[in-house]
Amino acid sequence: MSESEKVAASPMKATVSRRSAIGMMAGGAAAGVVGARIGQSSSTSGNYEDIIDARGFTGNWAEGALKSFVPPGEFDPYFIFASGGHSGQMFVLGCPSMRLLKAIPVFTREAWQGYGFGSDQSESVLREGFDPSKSEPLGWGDTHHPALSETEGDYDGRWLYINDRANGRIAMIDLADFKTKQIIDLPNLGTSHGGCFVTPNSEYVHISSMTPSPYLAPGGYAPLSDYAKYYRGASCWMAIDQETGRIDMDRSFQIELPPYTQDLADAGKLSSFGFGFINSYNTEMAIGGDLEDPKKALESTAIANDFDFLHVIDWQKAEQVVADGKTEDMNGIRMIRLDVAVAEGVLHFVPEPRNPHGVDVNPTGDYMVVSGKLDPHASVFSIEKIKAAIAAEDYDGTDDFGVPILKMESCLEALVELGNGPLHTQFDGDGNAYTSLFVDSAVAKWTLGPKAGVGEGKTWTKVDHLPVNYNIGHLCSAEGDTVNPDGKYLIALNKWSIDRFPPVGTLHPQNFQLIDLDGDKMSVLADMPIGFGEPHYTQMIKADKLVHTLRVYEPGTDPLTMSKSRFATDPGDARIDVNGTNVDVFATVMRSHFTPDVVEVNLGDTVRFHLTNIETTPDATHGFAIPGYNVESSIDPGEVVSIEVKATRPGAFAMYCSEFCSALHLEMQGWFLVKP
Ligand code: K7E
Ligand code: CUA
Repeated sequence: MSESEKVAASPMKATVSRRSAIGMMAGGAAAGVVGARIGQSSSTSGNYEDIIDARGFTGNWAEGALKSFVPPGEFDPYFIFASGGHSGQMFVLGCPSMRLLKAIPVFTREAWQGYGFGSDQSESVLREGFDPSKSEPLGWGDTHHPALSETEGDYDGRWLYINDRANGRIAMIDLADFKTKQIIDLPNLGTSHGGCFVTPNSEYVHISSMTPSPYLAPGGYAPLSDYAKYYRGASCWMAIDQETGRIDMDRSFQIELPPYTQDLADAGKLSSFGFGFINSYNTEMAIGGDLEDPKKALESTAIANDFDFLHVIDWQKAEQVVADGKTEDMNGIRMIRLDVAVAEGVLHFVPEPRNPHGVDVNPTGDYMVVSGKLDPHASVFSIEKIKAAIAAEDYDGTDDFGVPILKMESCLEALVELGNGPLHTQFDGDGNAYTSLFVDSAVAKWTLGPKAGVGEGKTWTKVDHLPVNYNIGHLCSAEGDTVNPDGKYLIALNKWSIDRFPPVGTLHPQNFQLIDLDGDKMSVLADMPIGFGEPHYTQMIKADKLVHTLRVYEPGTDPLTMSKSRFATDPGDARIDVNGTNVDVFATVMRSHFTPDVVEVNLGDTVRFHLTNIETTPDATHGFAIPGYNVESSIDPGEVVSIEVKATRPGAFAMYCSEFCSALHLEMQGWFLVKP
């Protein structure tokens, strides 16, 4: 262990640690970027010890600052894509600086980007993204698990998918412009949790139900007394269009699952390519009802069994079953019914310690790590053993729905004692696993087995324990879900922050903690309060993989189709076409003018503004807002935005550019006149 690592492990040794931090600056790091930057500044005193003293830092915090610092104007080597929980958004941060780069609205309106405030493009994404039979347009979602697209098991920087845990939906975000392009409200899913994950070549993005729905019941309703008869889960394999990243419903399918609560899921890779894994709990099929009998409260009746079932799905077999036409249409999607899934060997169960949360496949695809939140162990299953058990029909009977249960001992590779409340596991490239311990508020580092490259005598052993602040849920290592993780950094997604930040009212921020994985001992480098959502999960991708990301659009682009908009207006072609009560305004937008800047219509007209930003300069974005009409849009360079306005209120409305774009930004305004 190096001097600085010892220091990081022991916050008490301030004197020693300060010296080590200075040593680091004078030595290794000083030769690198940080030192060079400090050297470049003409105003530095160079007296780091005084600065550290004056600011009251211990050495390990000085070291944390140096290790996470990214100089002004320089870029982070990693992007973090974080879900935003019930804010319905996603967030993009840089790592290791933990600077917030962007919010991406997904299921919720967002005014800065004009998402859901009048533009055709975002309105149509939101509008098509919910089942019209739902009584209200859905105004929010609960983003949980982001999934970056992959090629050969590695993130490829093309697309991003995210599930809506609340409403059983899935969204696609294009990493060309970081905008949401598609939302699908999945038939037969009330809620979702298992997913998203993508298969290793982005063949499918998977999402599965959480609480089962009565989709088998006539009319879609059945009382809870008919739970076992009519309620079912579903595992959805949504085919990805390889050109656009969009989900192609016609090539997608679902697999009927028993009415258990299906929890997290992960894709097989390499050794386990072709498989998907879903955890479950409440195989007791408890339905609650505490008024009738307090003992029926779900949280006690749903933990009665010692074991729940890891669902093992062979999606390549399922693909064949679908190709053979052995499906039924179930509310608009092809479904492999449960009896067919069993008969065709698509679905098997493996008993797992009760009420688990995460199932995570290691980078080589050999091991499935299941963490039972009520069990201090990680249960590690082996794909080799699972495949052998399936081939040998090594069953322990079936469940109530006829699904064959493989013998647990035939599939289990190891039990590793980690601590209290293990939830989720991530990996590095050296055969180590990192598991969040919710109850202990800690991260456990442990070694995997020989198939992950770990040598004899070192396998299946807990090697480090790092307290975090507080109540960690997910964690995320650099490129952690790929076949080739970087390790390097780990983000602890802490649910509570309690005393880590000054009081900002009664709702406290969540806390991302940046953890250094270099060296034998983990150490916390920095805190990042997340005061705008509850990120459940994140993925971290090398920034240089985002090769498809644009700085400006090609002139005249409709962001929804990423092709030339039929409403694109060239400079000099701006006009107003009136056709009865339909008014089409073909406008060009550039610093610091809307052409035309006066639009006069009659009360009751339908007015369509087609706004083309004819700028080619990066960042020369304009806004378009009509006060009193709830219209707000962001028109990026090269972009065409169409907005339909029903002229239902007479008056003179001072439309304006809402983005401070130039010295004459305040002059970038005009009139929307609605004559009575
Ligand atoms: Cu992935 Cu928060 Cu949806 Cu665990 S869940 S913490
Ligand atoms: Cu354009 Cu302000």
